[in-house]
Amino acid sequence: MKSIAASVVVGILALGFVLAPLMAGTYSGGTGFPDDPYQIATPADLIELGETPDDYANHFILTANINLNEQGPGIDGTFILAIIAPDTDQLGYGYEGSEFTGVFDGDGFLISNLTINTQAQDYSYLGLFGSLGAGSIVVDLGLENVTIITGWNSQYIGCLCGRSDGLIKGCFAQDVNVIGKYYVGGLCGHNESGMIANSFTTGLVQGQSSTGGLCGGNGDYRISAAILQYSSSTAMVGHRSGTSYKLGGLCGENWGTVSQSYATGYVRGQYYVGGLCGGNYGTIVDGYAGGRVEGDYGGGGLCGQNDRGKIIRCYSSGRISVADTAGGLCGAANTDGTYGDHGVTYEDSANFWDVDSSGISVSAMGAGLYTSQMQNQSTFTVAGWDFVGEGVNGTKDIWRMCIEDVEYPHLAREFSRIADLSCPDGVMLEDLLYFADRWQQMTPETIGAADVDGDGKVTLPDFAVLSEYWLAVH
Ligand SMILES: [Ca+2]
Ligand SMILES: [Ca+2]
Ligand SMILES: [Ca+2]
Repeated sequence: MKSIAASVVVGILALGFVLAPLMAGTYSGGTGFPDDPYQIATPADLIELGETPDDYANHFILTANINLNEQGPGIDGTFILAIIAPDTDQLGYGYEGSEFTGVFDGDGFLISNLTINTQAQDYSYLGLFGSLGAGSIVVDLGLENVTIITGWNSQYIGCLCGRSDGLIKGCFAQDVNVIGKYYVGGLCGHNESGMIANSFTTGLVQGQSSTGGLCGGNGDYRISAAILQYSSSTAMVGHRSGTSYKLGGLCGENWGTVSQSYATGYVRGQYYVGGLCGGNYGTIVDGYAGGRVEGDYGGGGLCGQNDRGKIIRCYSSGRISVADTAGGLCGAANTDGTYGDHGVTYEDSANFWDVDSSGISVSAMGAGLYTSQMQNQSTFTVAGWDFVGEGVNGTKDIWRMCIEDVEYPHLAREFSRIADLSCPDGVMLEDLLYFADRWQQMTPETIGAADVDGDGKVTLPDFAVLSEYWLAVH
């Protein structure tokens, strides 16, 4: 016969089982720990995560593709705010919600057909995540067909996140259609102090200021720690009516570091319009832009305005149609000292633009060259650029040009993710030899282009991709 005490204990335990699910989500399985992440397999799981801020520091993994078509609470099943970590007070521009600080592993799965429509309300911090806090990690996540329609004063708008202090790696947003006012990006509105790596966007991004194909802003005037690397955008970037400024193919404004990244989208705005960045106040190193640039004042193939920032080993080739203060590489430049106290000083090193394709022979920065020179590797190796196939400028092998007189330099990383590690184009014996030379290397100086998956070392997962693409032609 059970004692009363034992019955009470059993009762409390039973009550605990009933109450526990109210505090933490259940999802499609998992416990939320690193070795057993919560499993997100359905739209309901994703919405449950959003409605459970107590779980925002936990680990999650996608276990299926998720279609968000007609899954939201708004008209036509659209969403009205960010699904996860939305802002909770829509008055003013500050963020009052609970940031996501956990880990979200997309595991290669796709989230498709997310539509956020504020119904003309000035809601801000919109995207899958409203705000990614310090320590958060989002990896290997694909977003497809994302639409964000906002009010006139909405800001911090991006398909993946409104703003971020976390790490975003191996993510993409394709076929996006995003519109907002300030800090508007195809992937993230404002990468304030975080890192975005190995990510890309396609589609259309429109904003009034600090608007870019991938991110609206990278860093800000106080912070130069933000990093954007190994990333790209082909998205078109346009401006809304009203005075617009700082629009770029990749990034509206950069205060941090942009490295080994490129943009090829058409960019149109008014003030400070650039193929890669609208305004640069930080560092851009080893990058290029190829998109057409149109604006009224301060436009350039790479950046509209460089105010006391550094630009190192970059080039641009897009057509420039800018009424005033136009430049092949950069429209306007301020070379004088540092901007505030964020510590970056002006530098213009080994940069070029194509005077033929741009249609312009002046620039505030860089050196103008004919197309024939721009499509000749020696032009760049003489200037110190580190190419695949030469060792004089190093073995990081950041750049590559396989067919002279036909192509401009490309970033070796554009090809390494499909295992085409060295010239000639296509995956063949030369690539296998290049890979074997770097087997189990672990530093940027020695891995060259052989780190296919971008984890910083040359190991079996890289070889698996080489096998997958063996004999592929592109
Ligand atoms: Ca080299
Ligand atoms: Ca090859
Ligand atoms: Ca690797």
